[in-house]
Amino acid sequence: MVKVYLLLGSNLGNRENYLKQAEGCIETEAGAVLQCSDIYETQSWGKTDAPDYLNQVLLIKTTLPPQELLARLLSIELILGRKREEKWGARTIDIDILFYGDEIIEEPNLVIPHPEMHNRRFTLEPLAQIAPDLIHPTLHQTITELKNNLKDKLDVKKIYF
Ligand code: PH2
Ligand code: MG
Ligand code: MG
Repeated sequence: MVKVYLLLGSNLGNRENYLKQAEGCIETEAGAVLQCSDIYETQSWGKTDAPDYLNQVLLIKTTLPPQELLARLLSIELILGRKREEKWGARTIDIDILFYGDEIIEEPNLVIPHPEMHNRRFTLEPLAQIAPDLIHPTLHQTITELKNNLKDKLDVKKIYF
């Protein structure tokens, strides 16, 4: 059993509902959900004229190897209506693997830890809420330290429904 941190993101349609549906599909297709961060409303990073996102981090436990896990997450994205048209285009749901245990994976279609996570407030704020002391396996800093060193000043705020 491996512990895996996932980042969910939605900025199209009923964003909260897509996060909820994704959580349900992950539970049945990928592994038990052990912890969820709060949901954060975040300014779009990389494409600043795109609608705001809702982002959330989940901790799951899984028996699936990384490539099989990725395949299942991509199929959940498709089931929930994800269309890939342009880079960073608006999407119903995006499910990214942040950490797979403390493994380091560099394959053409899968890089873990997620290569941009330490530059993104929309990832580190929810991650720090549930895993403040987790150590990044290649940067050798805790999530709290990475968050405190962020240059990204885009807005990230916790929301309550
Ligand atoms: N995902 C991206 C690009 N930009 N910005 C925010 N706020 N949240 C995201 O999940 C996000 C993004 C690429 O997947
Ligand atoms: Mg992404
Ligand atoms: Mg993705």
